[in-house]
Amino acid sequence: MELNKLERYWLTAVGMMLGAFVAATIVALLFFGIRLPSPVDRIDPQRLEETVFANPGIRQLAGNRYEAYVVAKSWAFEAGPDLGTPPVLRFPRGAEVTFYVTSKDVMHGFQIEGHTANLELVPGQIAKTTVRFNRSGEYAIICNHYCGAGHSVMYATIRVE
Ligand SMILES: [Cu+2]
Repeated sequence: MELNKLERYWLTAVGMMLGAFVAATIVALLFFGIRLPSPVDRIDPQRLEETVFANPGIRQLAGNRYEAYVVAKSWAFEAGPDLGTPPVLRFPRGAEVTFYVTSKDVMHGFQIEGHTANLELVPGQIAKTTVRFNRSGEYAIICNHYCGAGHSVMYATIRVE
């Protein structure tokens, strides 16, 4: 088969790009610990009061490990009455926090500024991600999935101190 110079050039360029994408995926997997989030469990979004999301909020496990239960709804994140509206979640520096998040109504997003946490919240599914907060500061949790009129005001705050 005869290939002209331009065809060879483009085939080489495409091959190198594919190689770079595969390499980036492998590096992300092995060195940055990036994984596709998978649903932890299924629940009935109409009956959250019968689940672990009945009392959302932060629970401290041993040492510097925490669990945070957050409910997304149109158009707010709920993390219990004592954390305010919109909620402010406080953790000490170095805390390792496992977030369990679900949606009460429609699809929402859960992205933590400056960290790799990025969950898609499907009603009826529990999404989970673990984040270590090594730097003090304030990080926004935003909904990054367009969910209606109040989407732009749907956020929460993480304060690492
Ligand atoms: Cu939204």
